[in-house]
Amino acid sequence: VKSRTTLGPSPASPQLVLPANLGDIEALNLGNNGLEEVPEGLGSALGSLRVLVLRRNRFARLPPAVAELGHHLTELDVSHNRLTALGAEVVSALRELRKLNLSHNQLPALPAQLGALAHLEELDVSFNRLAHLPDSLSCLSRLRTLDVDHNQLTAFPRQLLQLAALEELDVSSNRLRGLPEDISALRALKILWLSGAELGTLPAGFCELASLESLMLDNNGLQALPAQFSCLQRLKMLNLSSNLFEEFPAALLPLAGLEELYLSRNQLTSVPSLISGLGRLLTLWLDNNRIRYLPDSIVELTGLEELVLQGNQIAVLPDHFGQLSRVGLWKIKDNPLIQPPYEVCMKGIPYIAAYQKELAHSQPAVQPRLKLLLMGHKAAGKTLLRHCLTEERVEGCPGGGDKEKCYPPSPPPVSKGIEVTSWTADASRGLRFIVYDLAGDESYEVIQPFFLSPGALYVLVVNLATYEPSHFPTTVGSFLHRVGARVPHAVVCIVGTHADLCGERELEEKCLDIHRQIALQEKHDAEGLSRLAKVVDEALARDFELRSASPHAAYYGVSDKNLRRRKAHFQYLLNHRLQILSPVLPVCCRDPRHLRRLRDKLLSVAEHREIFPNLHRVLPRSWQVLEELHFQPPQAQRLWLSWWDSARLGLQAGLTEDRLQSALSYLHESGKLLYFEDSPALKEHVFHNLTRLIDILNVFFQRDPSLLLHKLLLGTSGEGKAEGESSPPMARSTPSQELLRATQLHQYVEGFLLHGLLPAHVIRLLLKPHVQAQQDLQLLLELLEKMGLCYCLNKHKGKPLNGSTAWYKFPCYVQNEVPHAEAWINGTNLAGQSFVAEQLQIEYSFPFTFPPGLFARYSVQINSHVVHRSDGKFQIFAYRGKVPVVVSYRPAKGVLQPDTLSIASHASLPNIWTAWQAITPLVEELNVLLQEWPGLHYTVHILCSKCLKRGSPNPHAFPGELLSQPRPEGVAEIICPKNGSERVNVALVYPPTPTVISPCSK
Ligand SMILES: Nc1nc2c(ncn2[C@@H]2O[C@H](COP(=O)(O)OP(=O)(O)OP(=O)(O)O)[C@@H](O)[C@H]2O)c(=O)[nH]1
Ligand SMILES: [Mg+2]
Repeated sequence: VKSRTTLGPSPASPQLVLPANLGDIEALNLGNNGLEEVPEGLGSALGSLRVLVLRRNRFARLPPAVAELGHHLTELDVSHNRLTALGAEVVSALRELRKLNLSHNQLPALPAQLGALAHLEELDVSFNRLAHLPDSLSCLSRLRTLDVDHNQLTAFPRQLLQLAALEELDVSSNRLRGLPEDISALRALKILWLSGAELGTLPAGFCELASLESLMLDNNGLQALPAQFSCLQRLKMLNLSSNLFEEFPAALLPLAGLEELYLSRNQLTSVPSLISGLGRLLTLWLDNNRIRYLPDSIVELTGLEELVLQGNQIAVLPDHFGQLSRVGLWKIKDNPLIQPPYEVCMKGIPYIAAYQKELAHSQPAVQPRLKLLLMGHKAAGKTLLRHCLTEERVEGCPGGGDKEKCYPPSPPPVSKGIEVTSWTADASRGLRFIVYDLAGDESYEVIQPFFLSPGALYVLVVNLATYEPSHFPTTVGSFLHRVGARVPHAVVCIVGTHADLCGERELEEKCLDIHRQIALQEKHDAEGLSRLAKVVDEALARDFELRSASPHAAYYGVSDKNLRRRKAHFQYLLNHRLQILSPVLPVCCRDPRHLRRLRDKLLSVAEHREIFPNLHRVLPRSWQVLEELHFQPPQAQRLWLSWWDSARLGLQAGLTEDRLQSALSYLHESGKLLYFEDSPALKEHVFHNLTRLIDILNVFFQRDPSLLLHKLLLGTSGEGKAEGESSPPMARSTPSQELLRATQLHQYVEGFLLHGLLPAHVIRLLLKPHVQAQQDLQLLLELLEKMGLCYCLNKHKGKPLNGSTAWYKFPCYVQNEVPHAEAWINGTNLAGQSFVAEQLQIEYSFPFTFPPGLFARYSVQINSHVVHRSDGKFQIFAYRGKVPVVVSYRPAKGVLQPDTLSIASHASLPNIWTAWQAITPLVEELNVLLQEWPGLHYTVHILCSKCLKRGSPNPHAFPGELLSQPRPEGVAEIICPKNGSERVNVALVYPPTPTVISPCSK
């Protein structure tokens, strides 16, 4: 059987062409053919037919030909059509029918004749418009499965109570508002779906459904379960998520056979210790409640495979948590964890086990430390503020005393870049701040995000003397966006410096203006997100079928699952706004009273248990000692330690080698040092000297030609042949040679600042004071690559360089606007191809803020995937194998055109999969980087290839969510609503295999 379809703006009605020997056919599938009719006489020709599938066509009524099959047809599937009524005669003719699927149609009612289908065992009428069911339905005495979900029923249909054979019933998404007491009549019922049915209570009779094995009651208004609920002894799966339970429903505790229990999104505050009685439990979801403690007995549920606790108020996990070693799905974020600390919990059960074992071994210790980040525009006053705050003398200064004496005697030197120092803010309580002074110059933008981490206190510094309302976006707004995107829910305190240079009135007005504009920005962002969330809600309210039928609609063709994920992400963004402490604190760095007030404010915020639970984190004493040992001389001065050096320190701290890993892993996660346990190149080293590492980063990101040249000249002076040097040595030389060398070095600096290029031996000169051996340099360069700051141009995956000089590229320095296209085209014959080629283009857009440094770091991350690359400031041309790819960044132009980052490729249509293969790994790589920005809102789109081919300035954008969905079966083309509903080959919108895209999986 073939169907011929004519495509175009007005498709002619499809026709069936039938083969000769129809009489032998037993099963016929005519699904996905766009049919509106079947030829008359078809029924009589199909004398042996038992199974007929007509799903996904355009039938508005049951074809009369179906009636002719009545005496032998046992299965009929007419789902996903446009049925508005079922012909009574056709229905009554289907006497032998056992299975009938009418789902996803537009039926307002079912004919009474349906009740006469005495053999019917399975009936699916879900996703229609049924407000009632016919009384005759009660006659279907053999019915085992009935789906009536997603209809418009307003009460539980009493006819169903007669269906004694019913084993599976789905009445979800109807406004039932209650259940009849005699629902107990459905004694055979094993699976019951009552999701989203507006139920407030369950009748006692419900508990007599003794055969029940699976029960879905999510998204209702339940506050309690009937006492007799424990009679449902066969229950294995119970979903009570999204209800109104304030107390854990005790009535389910005796259900010893329970394997899956979902209680997400309720208002539970505790979990009873009797939960350990649910000894068969495999899955336990308790996320998004208000649970403060877990009972110790929870660790007895040793069979657990899924344990989801995120979004609660849990501070301490019970001892022996490691017993839950089978747990594979573990979610704990968004809890005020202190024991184990957040960093340990996030790593998973084995790490928790190691921590708890260690705690039992050595004493617990509390170490009140807090990371404090000073951010703000260039010359805002961060560094002076830091000096004044942390200088001892300030503390000793008598209130209102002689100001001059309290001012640091020598002004701090010019910006040294990012600096980290330790400040004991309250010696009596041992409270120490680790202060990160993030230089404001934009050349540090690439590395700044590394320092924005959860659990830190952010101080945004504003120069009040130069502040004007029109400067708000650049001096305050953009910083808040950045922090919010990286660390949603971060705590920010705004400090205004240079108060001494402002009049009283001016000071007040400026602080007020900052305050007002923050509120405005926040309101604007929240409203924008709410609007976007509403679009998702509206899309979700429409049925998937409807959504896939209207190319103009938002989220055209996006699955419910993807939409729900999107919705959850918007909800997360809306619920995790920055915590901005008001009011703006004006300070004059010369005034000790101001400084004391600021210090007290910072201390009181830091000590607030609700805001900074991690300040009170409990650590095994051995871990704490290990940390301290790393920072003691002589090892403190070294740039890094080998794993063995660390192990020796571990032994001093009482940690045997096998216990060292967990300790180092914790110290890495909490930002005390760098230890990349997963990197083969780096895992033998512990980078404990963050101060010096930051100094090294500063060398590369200072962007000052004279400083760089100075460093190079300093590096060459007195240099003989360096050990292990692969390039020509810089030997002692005559003045003219020296001049030549200076010129050469000058060229290197120029090349670096223009193209981001540096050869390894010049990098070595730059880092002279920091690196001794060639091996040190190698390690540092590995580290820089790992951080995504540079890549090696001529080293390919472990292949040795054979003595030639290694060149490194720092993409953030590339200045040429466009890449050199010749290099890109070179190697492939593009002649004539561009006309037959189809364009693939995935576009990411960032309406609120574009992560600083993202393009440069992305440029490094894709390096292992591409060859023959050519980099421009905003664009990269390269090849994946033989397929060309282009990555482009377009900075925002006003509000209407946000920042975008796109990944494109092309191929002729039959080979379009090669283009997909070319861009998919790049898309995944970008998604990985974007996971570092959990508070960022961005959208992904697949641009229409037809529009691109036409050179349309504003190509249609299909939703990027389609990238993670399988191609719809049987659909060959989808509609681009631009320019008269053109059709686009489905292969140009859906990748061959769905990509693992996780924009909203937070
Ligand atoms: N009068 C006065 N001058 C200040 C105050 N705070 C800072 N300054 C001066 O402002 C200039 C810039 O201050 P810095 O502390 O270097 O600024 P910064 O924010 O660290 O700048 P970057 O490191 O470039 O981002 C210096 O000359 C400071 O002496 C203040 O409260 N009053
Ligand atoms: Mg500074």
